[in-house]
Amino acid sequence: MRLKKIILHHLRMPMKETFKTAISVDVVRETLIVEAWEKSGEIGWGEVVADVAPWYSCETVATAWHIVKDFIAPTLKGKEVTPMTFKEMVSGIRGHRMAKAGVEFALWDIEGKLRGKPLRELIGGVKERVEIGLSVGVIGDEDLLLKTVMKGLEAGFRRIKLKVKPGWVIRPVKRVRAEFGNIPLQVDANGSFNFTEEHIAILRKLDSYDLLMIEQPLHHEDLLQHSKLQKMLKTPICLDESIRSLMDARAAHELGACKVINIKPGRVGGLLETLRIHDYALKSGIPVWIGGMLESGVGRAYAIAAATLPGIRYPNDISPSDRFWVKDIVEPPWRMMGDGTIEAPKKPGIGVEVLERVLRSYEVRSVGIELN
Ligand code: OSB
Ligand code: MG
Repeated sequence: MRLKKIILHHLRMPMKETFKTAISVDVVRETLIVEAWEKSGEIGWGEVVADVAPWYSCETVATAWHIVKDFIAPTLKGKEVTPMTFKEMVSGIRGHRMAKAGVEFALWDIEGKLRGKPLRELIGGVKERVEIGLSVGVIGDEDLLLKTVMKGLEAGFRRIKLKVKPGWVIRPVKRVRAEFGNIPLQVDANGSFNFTEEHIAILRKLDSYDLLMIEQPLHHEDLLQHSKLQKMLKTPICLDESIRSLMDARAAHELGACKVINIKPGRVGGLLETLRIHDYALKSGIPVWIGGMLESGVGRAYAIAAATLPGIRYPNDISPSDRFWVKDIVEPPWRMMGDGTIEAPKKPGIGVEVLERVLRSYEVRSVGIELN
């Protein structure tokens, strides 16, 4: 295919509920939507999963705007590209994986629409519906926490993940276990613990609560200390922020830094790298699952497609549209069934329509980049 234009839409979407982690608070989600026009007139949609601030990742909406406009788009000018060749074409641009993924996603959408195939089929997904877990923010109020978990379980979510940080970890886990018994439960620290005696003692305590996994306990750049910590714990460590590529996944596995990997297609640069990490994990016996970044309905399409892959062994953080959005930008919105699953669409490409009027209602700024 050949692109004739890319339009970037910077959106500001008010959230129905505030989402707090060890490192960030989101009340309004700013996001960058990529609209790519193929020469045939086919349109593909992508989303850059970076946030407005560099708390989770060093990338932001503004850095992605700059990188797509000034470096990624010019690289594609007048050239043939496919979702499989894109990564190599932009390999001269170091890092900026979220920005790259936003454009790569749109190429997959176009590819699917041109070939009449849903994303799931393009990437070799095998599941028709994907299992969903609930990610509960650092709420800080134990009663509210129990109420939130109860509502989540009633809605059908297949597991509960508690966001934790030093000072909010043992009590919430203890209360949830006491109240709800042996439910599938895990925690995510977003790198907020240090490899100190004090923090190691807390993490060792967690080890007795039969958690599915402890996600990203230590600094995102520290595979070595994760490997030391994993030897001290029987609970599997799952890495999120630390895994940016297949190379990271391989290093983490060979060092024994984790036993589970959370793949976010946006974080690792797109669906091609997602497939590479997934295939490596499957071969190496490492269970994987798909994480979320509070994406709009466009970004969720790619997470859902990835979650249909055969190596996915745990419920995924893919919130249905009505969790965070009064009105999502896609139709139909992503709905979770009472059994805690979302169905992967059968229509070509992302399989949902982008509601341009709704998209414009959230738009802060946009720019068109001609590629003729
Ligand atoms: O670490 O998994 C994370 C959201 C923003 C940043 C980091 C994380 C998350 C989530 C979101 O857990 C879950 C979702 O998008 O539904
Ligand atoms: Mg995480």
